[in-house]
Amino acid sequence: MATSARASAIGTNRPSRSGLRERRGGRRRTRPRAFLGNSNGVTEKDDGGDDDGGLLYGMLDAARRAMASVSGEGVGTSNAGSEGRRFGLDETAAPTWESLAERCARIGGEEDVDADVADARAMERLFGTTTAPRVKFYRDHASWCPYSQKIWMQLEEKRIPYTLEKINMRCYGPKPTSFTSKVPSGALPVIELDGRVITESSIITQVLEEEFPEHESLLPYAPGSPEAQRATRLMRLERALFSSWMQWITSSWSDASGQSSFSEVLDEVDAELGAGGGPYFMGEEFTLVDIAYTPFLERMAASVLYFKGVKIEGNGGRWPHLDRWYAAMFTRKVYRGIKSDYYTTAHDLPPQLGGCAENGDNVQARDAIDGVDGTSWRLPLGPLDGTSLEPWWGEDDPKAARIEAARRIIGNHANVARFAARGCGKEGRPAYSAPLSDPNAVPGEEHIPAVDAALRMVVAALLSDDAGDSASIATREGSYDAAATTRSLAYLRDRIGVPRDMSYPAARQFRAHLNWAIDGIARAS
Ligand SMILES: N[C@@H](CCC(=O)N[C@@H](CS)C(=O)NCC(=O)O)C(=O)O
Repeated sequence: MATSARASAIGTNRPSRSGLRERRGGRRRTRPRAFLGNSNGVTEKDDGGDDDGGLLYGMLDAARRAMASVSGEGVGTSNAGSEGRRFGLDETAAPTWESLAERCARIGGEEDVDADVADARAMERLFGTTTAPRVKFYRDHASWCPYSQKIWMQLEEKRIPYTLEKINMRCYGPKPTSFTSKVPSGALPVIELDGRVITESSIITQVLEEEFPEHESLLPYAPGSPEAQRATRLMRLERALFSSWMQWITSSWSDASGQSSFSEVLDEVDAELGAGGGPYFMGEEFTLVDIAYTPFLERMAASVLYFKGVKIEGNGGRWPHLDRWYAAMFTRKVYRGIKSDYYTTAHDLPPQLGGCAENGDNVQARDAIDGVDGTSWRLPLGPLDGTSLEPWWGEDDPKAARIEAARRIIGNHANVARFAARGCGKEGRPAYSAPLSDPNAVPGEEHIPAVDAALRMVVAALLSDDAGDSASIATREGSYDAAATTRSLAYLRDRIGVPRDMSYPAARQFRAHLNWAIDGIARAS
């Protein structure tokens, strides 16, 4: 039984396990923050970074594995063979940002913003109101905190206007004193309601239901009614599921019994979903019970597959009512903008949990999720659907996904290039306990023009229906440092976070196009 290197590395510098353990227990008005940004991140600090380590953190092993896997595939994460080599790009392969922006607008038109879809970049949500919101919501930068996710979903589903402040989680550095002076524990989520600070997600949930009676109730059952009793029972079952998952996912001991205990509780959950008529926990109605389950069923699907090789979502057999639930959740516009992807989740959990344990049955799934299996982050990408390793319950539109990724980069290209150039710069001091969380990293300034050119090459490819052969796009004649550039593109690739930076289909396209450029530069130089 293998224990992940990541888990043991983290174990030596164990961050608070409280992260998930809970100590036992019309048009939208948005002020979007740009790709890779957070409230004090790239868009404001101009250091290409963010306190949560930029895109993803916890990627160290993934990056190492990617590096190790390069030899057979020519994956550019390796510098092997390209150290000291140079490359160039011609104007057609890497047009100016202005012409890429024009091309993007021509192909993709105006960004179609659906006011009902939650947006991880929005710093305020007014839902058509014009008065100052009563609620200020504090959640983590990267949308990792499951308890914050519940409150986020509740606010969005109820359409309660709010402003947002993003606070880093502890394993990525100290919290701002402006926050800890209000919330000494530093724990998220928090709301300020009419200026009153309220902590603890269960209390916040209740307060939001009570204080906004004009908004549709998400638990519309009379106390003591059979429905209310069922809701309470289901909430308890959620905690039992959580405990059995925690037991299994964080331990390399008694893997088989951990799996069977977890699977049995999941059987019970599936049976309850069936007994209620579905697709939601309380039947046809979406309620707070679904909100309670969502963050953890989402994290379970990703982590159990990644660390244990067991597919929950899209299993197709043992948990059919759960699949119906996942599919129904996907139809909710709010959730579409909030849902993470397996890669992000698999790497954000270990630092929060103090490590997750692999069981050896997971290697194939893990490598596919990490994009080091030679196909999953490689062009050409087949469409996503309900049978994909990571099921996509809607229609995948690869062109729209490519345009989304291109838009995000074009809109913040200078900061993205600078952030990526950390890959060929210097590690930051102090370092933080989450692998690859490196807010103090120093970008390799002298290579930023090369990274910028390579990014323009990537965006041009994203905006084209046929990316072509990247080795014939990058040229041997040129002054850019190939190894520094490919390291930077790989650094960026491994830190694209969903939903923080873009949707899963867009992230998948961007990762694969980055690999395409890495390969081309490595082969041409
Ligand atoms: N019981 C709390 C648990 C909240 C919690 O554990 N929050 C974690 C993040 S998921 C936290 O803020 N940990 C401190 C940190 O990592 O900064 C609630 O439901 O609100």
